[in-house]
Amino acid sequence: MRENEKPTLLTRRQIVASGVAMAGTIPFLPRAAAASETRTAKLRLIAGTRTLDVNGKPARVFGLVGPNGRSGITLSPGERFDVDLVNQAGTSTIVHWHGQLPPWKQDGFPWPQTPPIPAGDTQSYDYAPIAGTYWMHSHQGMQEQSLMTAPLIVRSAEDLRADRQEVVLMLHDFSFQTPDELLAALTKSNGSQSAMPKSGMRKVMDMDSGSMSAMNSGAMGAMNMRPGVPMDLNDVDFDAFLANDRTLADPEVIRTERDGRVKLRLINGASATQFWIDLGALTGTVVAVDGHPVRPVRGSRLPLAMAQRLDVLIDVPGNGSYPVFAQVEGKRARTGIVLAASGASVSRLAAEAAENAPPVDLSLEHRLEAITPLAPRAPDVTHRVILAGAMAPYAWSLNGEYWPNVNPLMIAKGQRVAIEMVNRSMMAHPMHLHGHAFQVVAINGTPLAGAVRDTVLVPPMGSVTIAFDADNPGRWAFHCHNLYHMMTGMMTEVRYPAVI
Ligand SMILES: [Cu+2]
Repeated sequence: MRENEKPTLLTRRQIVASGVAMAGTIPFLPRAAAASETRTAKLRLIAGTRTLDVNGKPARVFGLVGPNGRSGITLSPGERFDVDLVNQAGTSTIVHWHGQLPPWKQDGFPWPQTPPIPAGDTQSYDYAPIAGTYWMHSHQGMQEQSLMTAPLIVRSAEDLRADRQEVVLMLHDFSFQTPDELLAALTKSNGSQSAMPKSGMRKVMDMDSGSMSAMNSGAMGAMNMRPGVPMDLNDVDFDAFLANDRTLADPEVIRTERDGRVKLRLINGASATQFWIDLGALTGTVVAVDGHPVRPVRGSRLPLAMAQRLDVLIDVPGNGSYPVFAQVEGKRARTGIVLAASGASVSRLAAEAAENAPPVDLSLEHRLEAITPLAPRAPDVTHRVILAGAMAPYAWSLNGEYWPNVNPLMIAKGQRVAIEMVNRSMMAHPMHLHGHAFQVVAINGTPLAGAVRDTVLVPPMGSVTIAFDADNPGRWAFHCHNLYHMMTGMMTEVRYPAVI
């Protein structure tokens, strides 16, 4: 730590910190108290529409704009999620606070008891959030694909003390076609088993091609993946991949300090794309996944499944310029931002990497250990869920059921619940349970004291077991976070009443 940096730089870091609302309060510990004492009005979050420039072409998309005029919401330590969601989108919507643990009726899922918000209406929310890197997205139809998504950052007291520049990097996949058109292209092969989807809609990755993950040490062997077994990647052929709404043709440049210390909050908000985060010459330290702290893991290439988040500490040496890429699995396509010291020149970045990225895998998951694991306890109930489906006909199921025609997984308050997810398909599925943080307790049948998180990737022909404590009664969605898998059936319900 350089002695002369603290007094002045803390303030500047607060100013450059992505998404941090500046209310004129001093960004030290008193800020938490100040935020809760001085703010009387609820925060306003506007669900609306906007126009993006995507590689020179205008695109009309949705957006979620917070009280400071930026995408999403950043809360101070101790601040409640006390929000009016104002629907100016011109159509009904409902927004899910992904990974947060509110009472079920505030979860933002369209249950019969919590219908979507009509155009022009406002819905209020008020719950105690958990700290970390979270995000929000519409759970109405396929609005998520049209970028009804935003960061939800809940800062901790430790974040304030840490004196790091916070940078949020949110990833998306983008198409000039409508989500309905994309889904129709996938499902029109239905009923004709022999029909291959149109060119470009299906990618088969030969596992012999190997992994170029610098972190990957024998992880493929641990994944039940046999060399030569094909797997499906990238159902949809997207037109662009966005990092904070921009492509590498015009990337966001984050100005850092000389020898800057950055906390990068990565969010995969893409609807159907998994990425490898590529820090290039830099090495990062993963300190949290899906908002939940883990024992530090270092790496420069980090897999990020749909809906997952990573908090990565990066020390940026000298006064240079460093791209942070996110490369699409199975492709050369990539997006990203640039961390550049003040005055450093930023050279143009190629939109494609030199070689295809391997499939996103569990190489990082195997290495993760929660700082705060579940208390040791045997499960009271174990549900086994079979993940199945295929590209043609295009349909995906859980236990042979297709949403909304499902039988809920019934549990009881107070139980330790285990869910064993067995993937009998050739595609990886990022499975997300609403309203709970679970621990990854087994991968391919091998016990593991893994990360606590809210979304985990279940690899092709592999299995992952999660465990959680049933402490938040209600009706909870449990689904694959590939939007097109969810839309064609890959969702069920975990339900329990409030009484024991
Ligand atoms: Cu899936």
